[in-house]
Amino acid sequence: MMQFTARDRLKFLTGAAALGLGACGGGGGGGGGGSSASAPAPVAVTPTPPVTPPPVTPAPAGTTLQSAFNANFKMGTALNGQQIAGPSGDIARDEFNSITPEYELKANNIAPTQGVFNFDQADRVVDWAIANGKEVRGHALLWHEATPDYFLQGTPAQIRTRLETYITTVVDHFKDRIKIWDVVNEVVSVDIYNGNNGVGPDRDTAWLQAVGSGDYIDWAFRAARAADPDAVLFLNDYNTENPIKRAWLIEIVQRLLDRGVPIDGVGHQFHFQPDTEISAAAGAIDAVDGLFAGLIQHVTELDMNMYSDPGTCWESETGCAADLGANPPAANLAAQAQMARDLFDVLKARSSVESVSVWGVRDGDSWLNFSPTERFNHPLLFDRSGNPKPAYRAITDPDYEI
Ligand code: 9MR
Repeated sequence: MMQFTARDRLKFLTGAAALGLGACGGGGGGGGGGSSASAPAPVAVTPTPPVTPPPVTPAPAGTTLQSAFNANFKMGTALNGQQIAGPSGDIARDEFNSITPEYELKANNIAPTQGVFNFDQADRVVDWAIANGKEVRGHALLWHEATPDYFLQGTPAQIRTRLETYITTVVDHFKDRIKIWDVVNEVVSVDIYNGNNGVGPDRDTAWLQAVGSGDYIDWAFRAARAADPDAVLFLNDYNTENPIKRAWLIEIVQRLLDRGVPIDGVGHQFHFQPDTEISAAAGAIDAVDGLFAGLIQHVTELDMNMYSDPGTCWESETGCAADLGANPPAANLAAQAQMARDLFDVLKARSSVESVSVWGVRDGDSWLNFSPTERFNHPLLFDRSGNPKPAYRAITDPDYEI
């Protein structure tokens, strides 16, 4: 039952949203260390001297990311309010059909002070997206890194009431514009290498400590469903390509379903590094498909880091890979292009994947230029000037030779 309900709901809503657009008219700390918990083994940076990459020939006329994947899934990007009136906004308008406000919808932006809601920044980005005909992914109703301190004061019952009030108010405010929510973000344990140490699948965050259990996840989903019965509700996390973390994610999803908690989908952030195996990413999608037929899957924050850093870089900015500079070696761009092509081939073949978003438009927009350390990074599909990179060509043009 569930499988049809969730997917049908999204299909219906996608259509409904499209219809509604005309009527609407106008309208490190980030990342929880992103890849930090994966603590990848140090990988030597290829000692190739930087060379200017060959110019990328233009895509076939008329091809955009959204048109290339129109038959498969929405193509989305993170975008923030500073970017909408600039070159990244122009590219987002032309190339993508889904927008995730990069930070404006988080609790520390909407309600930094208890009882005071300010939607100005979020409305601006959301209205821009709607005016340009985009679907909007609401990110995120609950994230420990974006939770103001006051949220977690008092008893679990008081925390629950506060959370329910917050979610009800926010989901209701955007009800006509946002039909997809990352309800909880990064709640799965990250203790990947040391075993679980009795913590369980739930991540040891201030939420878990304040509430005393993972019940806050249930509260969040139930409040979101009550506020908008039509909204499609996701649990979103990173490193799902790691089998140990994935097992914990699955344990939590199973627990939610067993309790009748209304979850419709799983979001895989997919913050990749050069050594990420695409087969592992495929394994993440397939594991969810295999166990929870009917759950929708989204790729929510795709980027392809040019660096493989050791855990110490994420923890203390020591041992970080050397800066590749503003012009990365052509070999790195080619490897990234191959990774992108392999990934998109995997995603296209999986019907549960209904949306794929990159975490930023141009390389210069990415959080990875500052995290885990300040350095030129090149993790996205467009370069700093807004030109499509080899990775863009590799996924939009099957004849493009990497
Ligand atoms: O990219 C986002 C950055 O601009 C924000 O300052 C930060 C805090 O709000 O969040 C970043 O996005 C994160 C996302 O919300 C969750 N997964 C990891 C992303 C990178 O940190």
